Amino acid sequence: MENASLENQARTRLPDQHRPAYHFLPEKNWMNDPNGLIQWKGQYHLFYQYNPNGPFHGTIHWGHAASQDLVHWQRLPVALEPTPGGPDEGGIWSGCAVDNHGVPTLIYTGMDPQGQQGVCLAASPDDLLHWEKHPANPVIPAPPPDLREQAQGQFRDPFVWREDGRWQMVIGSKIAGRGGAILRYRSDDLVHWDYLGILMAGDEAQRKPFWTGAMWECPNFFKLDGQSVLLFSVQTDPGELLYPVYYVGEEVGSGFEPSGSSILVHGNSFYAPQVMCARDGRVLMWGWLKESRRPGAYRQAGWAGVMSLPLALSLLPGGKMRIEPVEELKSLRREHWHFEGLDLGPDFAGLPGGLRGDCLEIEAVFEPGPSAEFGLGLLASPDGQEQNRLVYDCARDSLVVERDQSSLNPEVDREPCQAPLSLDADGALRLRVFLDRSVLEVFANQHTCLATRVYPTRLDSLGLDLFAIQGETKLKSLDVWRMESIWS
Ligand code: DQQ
Repeated sequence: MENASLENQARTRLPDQHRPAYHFLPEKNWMNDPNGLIQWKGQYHLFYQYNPNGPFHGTIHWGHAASQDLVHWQRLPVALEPTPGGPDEGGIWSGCAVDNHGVPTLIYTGMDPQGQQGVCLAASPDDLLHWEKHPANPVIPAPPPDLREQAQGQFRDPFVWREDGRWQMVIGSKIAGRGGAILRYRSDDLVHWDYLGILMAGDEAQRKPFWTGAMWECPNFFKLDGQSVLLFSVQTDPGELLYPVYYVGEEVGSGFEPSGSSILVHGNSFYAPQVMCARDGRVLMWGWLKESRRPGAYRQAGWAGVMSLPLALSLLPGGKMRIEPVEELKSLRREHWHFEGLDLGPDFAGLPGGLRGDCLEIEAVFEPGPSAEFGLGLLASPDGQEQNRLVYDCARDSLVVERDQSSLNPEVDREPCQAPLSLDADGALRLRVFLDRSVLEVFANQHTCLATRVYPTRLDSLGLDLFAIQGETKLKSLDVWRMESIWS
């Protein structure tokens, strides 16, 4: 145990205290969904929704970055831009990438000037830097005729994979008055597509176990440990972005029979994730971490939106999704602090040593007693005026990020973010927390994730501590690492 301050090491001299240091984001302007994840010639390629004209959603292009290690990224020139007079003049919205018999090919949503959404293709000669749009674009101009009226123009975010020697696609849509819908298509050449039917449709009136809104976007349909998983993001009418959800089940013919489901990431920030099946067999996923400050604040900052950490997915016995930050991120760990065997009860006076920092990874194992309530304080000013509290409440089976004191700025979202969470079978709570300035990603007991954004105003809001609210909890171990920036 060291009597240490992370403060000097933790803050590089960036003028912007909210800008993340080890999450990917463009140099400036707006970004949202991850798109077109693909491995090509030894590199991971990440495309993303990007507005080169400012920090607001508009004139959407595809930004592009590449990485050899999933951790450090090279920003590359914009990959796709709207073609004046073309079917994507209104924006290059979300989509995916495939290896079309040696030709890297992007399959994206073309938005025409009237807001009509269709499926478009672009291929690269080889380098993934130059892209040629297909002359037949849009290869699917609109939803199938029998759904056209009910889809109300909502038809986007194609996700394509190869199965049984043919191309398969799922795409997001809605059935007005009924709920969201995922449609399924098939093709031999990526250009001509047969509509196979609705893979799954929602019920807007149903609220339990969670609400699935009115429109489903950014679908992913993939195999995970022998099961089929359908994952998509839920939007309300008129257009509030809720959360990503997943269903685990069996593919039956061209249909899907789910047997379990859950919200993928809780909190109000993580949205529109996309997965890729990596060559080493891992299923990797990134999501967009939205801002929760006002547009005026991010316009002033000059940037909006961050990519989540790269996450690896697998299935736990019982069908829950295990979601873990990739191992490669451990290469960013620097100074390390370790504590063990502390009693968090009425006499607990806080961690010795005054730990401080805003770019941290934290691993903690707690053994709570009956009805215990306890937690971790983050980004706290020395007088406690600003602070975020990650609280676990055994009586309520609930993990919460309390943000009511997260910022002296009254204009940022300070609603609590909550996730239902029971303790592990052995009675332990295992937390992995990644704090990267305004980004907070929490992974609990390997399967419950919570992501949110926090915007302290004070430069000394850096304190990290543990606290007990009620009952007795044993801290089995706490490890804290300062995380290095990914940008040199
Ligand atoms: N964002 C894109 C859409 C997608 C939505 C537009 C989800 O293609 O449906 O930027 O964030």
